Amino acid sequence: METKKTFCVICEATCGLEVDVDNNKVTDIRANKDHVVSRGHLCVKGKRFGSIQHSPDRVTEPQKRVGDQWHTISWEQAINEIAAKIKQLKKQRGAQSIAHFVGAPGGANLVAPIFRGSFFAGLGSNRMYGTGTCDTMNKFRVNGDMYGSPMRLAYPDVDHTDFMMILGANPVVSGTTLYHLPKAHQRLADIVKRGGRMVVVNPRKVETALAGEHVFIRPDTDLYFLAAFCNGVIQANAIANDRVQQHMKNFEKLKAVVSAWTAERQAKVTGISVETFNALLNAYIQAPSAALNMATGVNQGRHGTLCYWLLESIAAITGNFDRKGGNLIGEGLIDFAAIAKDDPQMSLGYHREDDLPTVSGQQPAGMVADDILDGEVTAMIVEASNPLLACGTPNGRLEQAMEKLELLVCIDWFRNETGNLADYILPATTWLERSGMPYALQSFVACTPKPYLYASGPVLTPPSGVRHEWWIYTRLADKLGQNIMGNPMLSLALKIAARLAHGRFGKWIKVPELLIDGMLKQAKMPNLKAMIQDHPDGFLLDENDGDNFLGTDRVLTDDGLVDLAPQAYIETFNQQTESSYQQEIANLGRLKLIGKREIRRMNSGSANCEALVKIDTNFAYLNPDDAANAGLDENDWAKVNSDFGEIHIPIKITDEMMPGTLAIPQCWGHEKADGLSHAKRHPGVNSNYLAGDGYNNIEKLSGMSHLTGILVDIEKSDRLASVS
Ligand SMILES: Nc1nc2c(c(=O)[nH]1)N[C@H]1C(S)=C(S)[C@@H](COP(=O)(O)OP(=O)(O)OC[C@H]3O[C@@H](n4cnc5c(=O)[nH]c(N)nc54)[C@H](O)[C@@H]3O)O[C@H]1N2
Ligand SMILES: Nc1nc2c(c(=O)[nH]1)N[C@H]1C(S)=C(S)[C@@H](COP(=O)(O)OP(=O)(O)OC[C@H]3O[C@@H](n4cnc5c(=O)[nH]c(N)nc54)[C@H](O)[C@@H]3O)O[C@H]1N2
Ligand code: SF4
Ligand SMILES: [Mo]
Repeated sequence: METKKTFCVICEATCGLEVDVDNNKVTDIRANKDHVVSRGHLCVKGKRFGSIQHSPDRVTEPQKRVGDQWHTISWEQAINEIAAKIKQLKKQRGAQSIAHFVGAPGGANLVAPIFRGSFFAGLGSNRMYGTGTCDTMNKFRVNGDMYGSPMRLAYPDVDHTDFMMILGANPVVSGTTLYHLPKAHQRLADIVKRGGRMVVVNPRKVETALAGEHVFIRPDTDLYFLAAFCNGVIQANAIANDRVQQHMKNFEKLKAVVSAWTAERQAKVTGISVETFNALLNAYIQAPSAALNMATGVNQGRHGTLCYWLLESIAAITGNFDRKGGNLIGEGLIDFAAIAKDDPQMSLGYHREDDLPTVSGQQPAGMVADDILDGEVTAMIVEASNPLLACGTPNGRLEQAMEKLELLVCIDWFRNETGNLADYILPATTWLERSGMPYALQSFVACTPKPYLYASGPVLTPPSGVRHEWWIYTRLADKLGQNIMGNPMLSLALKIAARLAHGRFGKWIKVPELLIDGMLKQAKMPNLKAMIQDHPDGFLLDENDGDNFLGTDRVLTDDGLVDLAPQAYIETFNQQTESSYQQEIANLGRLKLIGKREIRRMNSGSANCEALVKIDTNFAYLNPDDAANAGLDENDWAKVNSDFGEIHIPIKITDEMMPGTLAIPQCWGHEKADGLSHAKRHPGVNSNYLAGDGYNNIEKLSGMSHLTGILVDIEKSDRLASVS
């Protein structure tokens, strides 16, 4: 038995781990108490990952579907056939008809994205979809417009702030997104211990609220709250005038556009009383330092881009941006933001002939079904994703579309629901089988209150039939006769390496390790071997004290000024806000649907884990008043309808829920999961049948799918299945 140190990549908390390994099998996973940031933190998903790692359902050799039958085939056959089909479709339909779709774990993998991006660039297709437009593309859009690069991403300085307000996130369960905060509960509770305040604004009284205070907000009304908040700080003259004049532009436009929004007006739709609103506003203004944060619960609404713009603007004009204890821009080891600014793949583009944008190269996930049904997309490679459950799919429309693809390849550990429709499953390595570093955003862009460096080698040897993603893309490029990684010499070297990687010379082929070494060298840091040997618990880097962004060449806009009012936002705000506010008022009596992340589930990816999933189904959570209005009792099933679909689901009644709100944990619904035996026995219900897709259900500034705040009606269902 051997104990190895590594880190968990299941969520962005990237906790340090100690893994006991016996005969290439995980026998125990514990928290690494000495990890420089996570310091002994771990959740049940990390603890029990062994049961996913060693699941009997794991795909360990390439699979090909012929009719309803799955056959094990060799890698040679898989690569040959897939490359031949891609070649044929490229000739017949053009390279753009070959799309790819990347899920959340794709972003946790340091090396795969580089090869994936390069493979599709070589193919000539920039049709990249992903769950980025389900969680966060609005932020990248705003970063580009306000600070000059999508990767100029601010994070809340949790460990130093005196006041923190969190909208639409539940970091204690989710592990946060786009910044690094393991031990979230303790670090948020510490704000209160220091004499500060921590306020969670959320339609559900979430776990994170236990670390501080909680305020209910009606789903998808954050825009009116933030507009009034922005107006409030301006009216109170809580403005850092010097900073605004020297380092920002268009303050007057911002001031004008929010001027109609008052505590009273927002109260009508948000449910946040004038008194509570004013108390929050005053607390924010009076705090010596204050940090704001919003995440998926707001991003997935109808106005995610406008909300993030206002949130960042509030921080900027009050002097809380680029100030210790406020919202900071990390000084990364490599200036990814500067690189991204000049990368054509990262620049703002357009989806098709419509006005939907592609942000950071991502096509709107909500257009996949349309793009397939319109014949624009005929082939798709899905890497680390399960779009059938993750995306809005009115009454299952996405499944019907994906069935029409001429080629569907899933690179995954399992045959998930999307994989079930695929022509090929290509089995990939797990994070315990590869060398890695935590998400690029924390490792290199330093989106973290505690900057640190960590790197580790593989803990396990992969089964002989699985492959790293870099290998898969390089072999496909080789077969297609296209370059990988641009440079012809490097491309040739990589192709040779891939050809040899699983033969006699395999143990000498260390492509990911060389790449990680290259990144570390560029960052002037020790190489991977030295990191593993000398720094098994990672090491801390200099903390960010703020006052290092405004007025420096790190502001990447053309004139070096932060833009407080990008023209497209002013226009969209003026066009939409008043009419959507009127719609809110008209719909006040109706229920709105939100999602709910649970500690034992990671999207759909942990659904098949026997050690985690002990219940048969998800539930719809609602307030006692709403249950009574619909005539529902505990243990009843509800029929839930939206404009897009209908589901039947058992309910749970709880005053955690704001009246008028229904929460359903997303990414369930495994009744067709033939490749996931445990998930199939515990299927639950896919709430995204109730979400829309297509042009009208996409936020036009960022391509984000509208997945929260969906209007629904409920009544008692006649289904009375027994559930545990
Ligand atoms: N355990 C677990 N952890 C995860 C995941 C998981 O599935 N399970 N998924 C991972 C992924 S992919 C991501 S992107 C991150 C996301 O990380 P978070 O952004 O923290 O995601 P959630 O926990 O869903 O928190 C969103 C919150 O928004 C609230 N909300 C919903 N609608 C609104 C609204 O209109 N306004 C406001 N103010 N609040 C609203 C919801 O009640 C919910 O508490 O989590 C990651 N971590
Ligand atoms: N209603 C509603 N819908 C939502 C959300 C919501 O809040 N509400 N959240 C949205 C968000 S934020 C997201 S990110 C999506 C989540 O959707 P996805 O990003 O598609 O995540 P999963 O459903 O977990 O699917 C991940 C797949 O990747 C595989 N996998 C895991 N690690 C690796 C790896 O290293 N390599 C490879 N090749 N495969 C791997 C897993 O086996 C699994 O099959 O759902 C979105 N859908
Ligand atoms: S909190 Fe996230 S990173 Fe930490 S063990 Fe759990 S899933 Fe892994
Ligand atoms: Mo996500």
